[in-house]
Amino acid sequence: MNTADLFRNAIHPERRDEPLCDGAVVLRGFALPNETMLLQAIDMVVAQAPFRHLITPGGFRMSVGMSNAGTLGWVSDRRGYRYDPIDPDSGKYWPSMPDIFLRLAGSAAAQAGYAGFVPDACLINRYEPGTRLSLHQDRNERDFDQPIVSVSLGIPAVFLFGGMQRADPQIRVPLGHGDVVVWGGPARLRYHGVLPLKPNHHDALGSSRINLTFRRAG
Ligand code: MD3
Ligand code: FE
Repeated sequence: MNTADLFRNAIHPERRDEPLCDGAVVLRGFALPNETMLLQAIDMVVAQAPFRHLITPGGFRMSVGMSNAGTLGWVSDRRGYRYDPIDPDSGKYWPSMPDIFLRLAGSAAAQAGYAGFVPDACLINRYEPGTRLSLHQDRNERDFDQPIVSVSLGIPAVFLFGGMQRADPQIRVPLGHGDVVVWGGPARLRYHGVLPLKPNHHDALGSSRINLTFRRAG
């Protein structure tokens, strides 16, 4: 371990790096030092672009509430999934990416070996008990060589991490408040999802889980 890691671990003993597979690593507690600023920035974004339940191309209402920050936002409707610079609910650009979002995503990616990550899209997912995200691949982005950084806040969730085929076996990864996961390289197109959340309480976020997903979409 190098000197920087020694000091970081002395200051934040809850910090640990856990490789999941080739290309994916869990950075336990990585977001904790920025918790207050992150929660304030989320409030700023969702005041301008409130959480909404998008409709899938198949006509189902997603149980996850969604918003976006950045020059591109992920949206779904009967026409399909896509990235759009405009929030369809307001007709305005999505709120700009808060600086703390950019810095956290960049430093997490660098820690995982992806230097120079500059996301242009942050999808903000809000889960309540019972909310789930069914197994899918993230393939609406232009360049699959760019990693994805996800930040978990609030009540815990169990993340399902599968293989390159929908039917491949999955591992279950518990994710809690402050955990950051970086997915890149050979892990980038793996199937993944989130099991229905169990009722729980978090002091800062009540009965919710919020996940920030940072992508270079355009
Ligand atoms: C693994 N969100 O919005 S991001 C999503 O907890 C999404 O809200 C999850 O999956 C959530 O699309 C977690 C985790 C994630 C994102 C992209 C991946 C995992 C990934 C790409 C490849 C493999
Ligand atoms: Fe996904």
